[in-house]
Amino acid sequence: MAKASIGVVGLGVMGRNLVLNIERNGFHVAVYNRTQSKMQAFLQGEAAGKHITGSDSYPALMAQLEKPRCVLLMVTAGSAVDAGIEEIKPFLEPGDILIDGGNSYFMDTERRSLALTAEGLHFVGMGVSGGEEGALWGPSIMPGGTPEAWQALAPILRKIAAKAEEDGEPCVTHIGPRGAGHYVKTVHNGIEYADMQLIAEIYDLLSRGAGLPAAELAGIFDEWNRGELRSYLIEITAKILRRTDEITGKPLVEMVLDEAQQKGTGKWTSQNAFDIGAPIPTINAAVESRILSSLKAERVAASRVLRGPSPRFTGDRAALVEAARAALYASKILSYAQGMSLLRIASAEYDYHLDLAEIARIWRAGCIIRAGLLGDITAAYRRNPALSNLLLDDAFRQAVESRQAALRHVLQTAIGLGIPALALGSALAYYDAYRSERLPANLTQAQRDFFGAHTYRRVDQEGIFHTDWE
Ligand code: NBP
Repeated sequence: MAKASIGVVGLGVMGRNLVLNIERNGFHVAVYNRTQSKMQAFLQGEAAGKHITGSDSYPALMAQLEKPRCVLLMVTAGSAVDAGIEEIKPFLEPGDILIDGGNSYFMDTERRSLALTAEGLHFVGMGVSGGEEGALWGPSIMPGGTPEAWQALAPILRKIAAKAEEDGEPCVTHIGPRGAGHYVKTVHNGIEYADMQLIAEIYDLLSRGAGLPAAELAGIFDEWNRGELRSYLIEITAKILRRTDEITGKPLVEMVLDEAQQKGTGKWTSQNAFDIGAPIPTINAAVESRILSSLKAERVAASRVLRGPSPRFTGDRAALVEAARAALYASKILSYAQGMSLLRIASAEYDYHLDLAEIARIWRAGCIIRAGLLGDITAAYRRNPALSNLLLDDAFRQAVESRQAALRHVLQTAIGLGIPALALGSALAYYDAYRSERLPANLTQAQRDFFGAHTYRRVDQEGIFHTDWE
């Protein structure tokens, strides 16, 4: 029997769907799962009649694979990846390729990559976005590792990746060395948090503030999805708003408990941005908004004692809806400017050599943040690969400039009504700070020098100064 092109270890929902995707694209896949009964159920169910063969041990899995052998680990991130690597390693030979396709922390991937490279193995930390549907029908794939490993894997990855509507190109590229793939996947998720929070704040303003019912909002989001805001997250928001609860007959979204959970990739993005000194206030605001939402019991108690303005809008609703659309687009650009700048700073910090045009290109389809905007971001970085900030690209500068009045109006309205808008507010503040030749950091420096003799520099001459301020 012909050998398999790839082995997959871990037949959870992601592993199973990736196996089916790889096989559908013409490759023979060998599989292994720690709990063998789950593998048997898969082989006799969804995998029946397909070029998918099971293995009852790691040696049996290896014996089925073409050389160099490619093994994809799709296990829970964390200790399961280390355990899996230790169990598989004795059966690998120099030149073989081990891939971790889970949501691993990029520093773990750096560590594993160095250790396995020292043993002559290729280790590929590979971000996969798109959830279970994406895994089955075409995810956006972010593989790190050596160029040799990429050359070996590219024929499979290009086939199984999502294809962009615009040009049919597969949404996969070699991201960079070591942990680069998992790093970029982490930032993708941070940007996803920000996208979701910006949409949530606009929903809150239009629903709680302007009193628009969910069904009407669904129509508005549908319409927005046909214009510049076209994206997966806007599309699913319309579908969510339209769904009725079978128990109460109310919009189902209103019956969902308002406590946002998180698995940690947004937090990793913020933590890393603090570590490397990259300002990403809108992603941070999105992480913080989820944390604030989780304090439900405290919020309920506080809502009974802390007073604010009445959240009832009395102005022109249609004008507010139009301003909200423009504000959402402007704040989305401002959020992407932060995320892409974070990637640029991280690329230098970790020697990742990231190609920002390529990264935006592979986010155009398959992943959760897929959006029309990503094609424009790709074009901006192709025009100028050394672009220090997306806002300095002429097209994006004009896009924000022409919508900033709307963003300011939306924020003024939200503030007037007492509706929190952490992410929208942070996006505008980022814009105002980034375009400020002078910020009040002069006072901060003076204070630091006052209480801690931390010294300061002057605007008019070189040198380090200290003043006895009293
Ligand atoms: P599941 O929780 O569905 O499956 C986990 C798999 O890991 C099972 O096959 C399990 O085997 C196996 N496993 C574990 Br746990 N410990 C193992 C070990 N020590 N040795 C061998 N196998 C082990 O995970 P999933 O939802 O498919 O996710 C897999 C990865 O993909 C995660 O890192 C996740 O964060 C990432 N991811 C998930 C999504 C999504 O939408 N779900 C999207 C993108 C990325 P068993 O059957 O014996 O327990």
